[in-house]
Amino acid sequence: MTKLEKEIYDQKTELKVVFDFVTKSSLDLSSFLAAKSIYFVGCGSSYYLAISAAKHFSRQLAKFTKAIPGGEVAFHFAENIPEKVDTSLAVMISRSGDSTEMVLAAQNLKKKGFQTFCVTLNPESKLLENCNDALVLPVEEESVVMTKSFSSMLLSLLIIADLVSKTNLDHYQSIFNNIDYFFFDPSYLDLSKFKHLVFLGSGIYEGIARESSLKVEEMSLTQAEAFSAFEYRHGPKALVTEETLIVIFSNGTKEERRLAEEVKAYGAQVIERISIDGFGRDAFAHVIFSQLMGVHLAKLKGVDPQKPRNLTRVVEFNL
Ligand code: F1P
Repeated sequence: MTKLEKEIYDQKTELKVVFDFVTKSSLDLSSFLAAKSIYFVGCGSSYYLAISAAKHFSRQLAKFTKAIPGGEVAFHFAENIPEKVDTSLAVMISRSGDSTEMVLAAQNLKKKGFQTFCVTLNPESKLLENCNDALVLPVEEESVVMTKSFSSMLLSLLIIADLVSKTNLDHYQSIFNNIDYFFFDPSYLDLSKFKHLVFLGSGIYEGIARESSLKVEEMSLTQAEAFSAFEYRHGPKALVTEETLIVIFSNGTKEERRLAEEVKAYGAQVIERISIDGFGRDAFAHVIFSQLMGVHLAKLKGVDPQKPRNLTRVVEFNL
């Protein structure tokens, strides 16, 4: 088993460790309570988990939330964030804590007087130095491609939203009890027959669809697309043929089923990964399917998923 595969399978036990760590840490969550608006900022995979986290906070706390790429906050601040008029919080998400845009974004937010809360794996990062509060997770990940860091950081943020909204955390227990459901092995699929890969998800699963296409692209150097599920009907479906594989992360609603039927009728093969938690708290675990799919596709193509072309573990920008 390669290091990357080990990091994927570590999630079977480590996600529960992360759950215990976050629920037992005495985190100061007062800034989440005080904030009227909460921004979630990240780059790449960390941005995609920001999308899912923002949606859970919006529902749980009934506050305005928005996920923003780090580069937007670093270089286009005013187009994304209005001048501070009330208490606003920015949650800064970064595995390395050293992505250039994230450090610049945190410096901009600090100058403007925003409260910042950092979620990272790196206790010595530049990002941490520029944030007011932090959650540093006890997770080690060496690979270039993010796998367990994605699920761990997303899980932590979902838990924080539930802690702040005083929601019962029992939901997570049933997700951990059913963790094997998320390690669904895609190797039964003859992926070689598909020329077009699409991931769809709405609500909290939008971020999972976006991360899924990134995983497949990085690991197997295969182009893949992702959309907020119902957006797919507004144009992109024109590309569907019998060589299209569509993965839908779904709540199993009648609208989502109808969408699946529609794209099947155009010739696509559809895999529906149905929620086992009515509120999408299992989003953090759903991404495992796509991580396994990335590895599987890489093997089929003879590509090393541990060495994505042109990508480094920390993405820095020499300015
Ligand atoms: C995230 C990121 C990933 C990318 C690669 C390197 O940075 O750029 O999107 O896939 O794994 O890291 P961060 O979370 O460290 O800021």
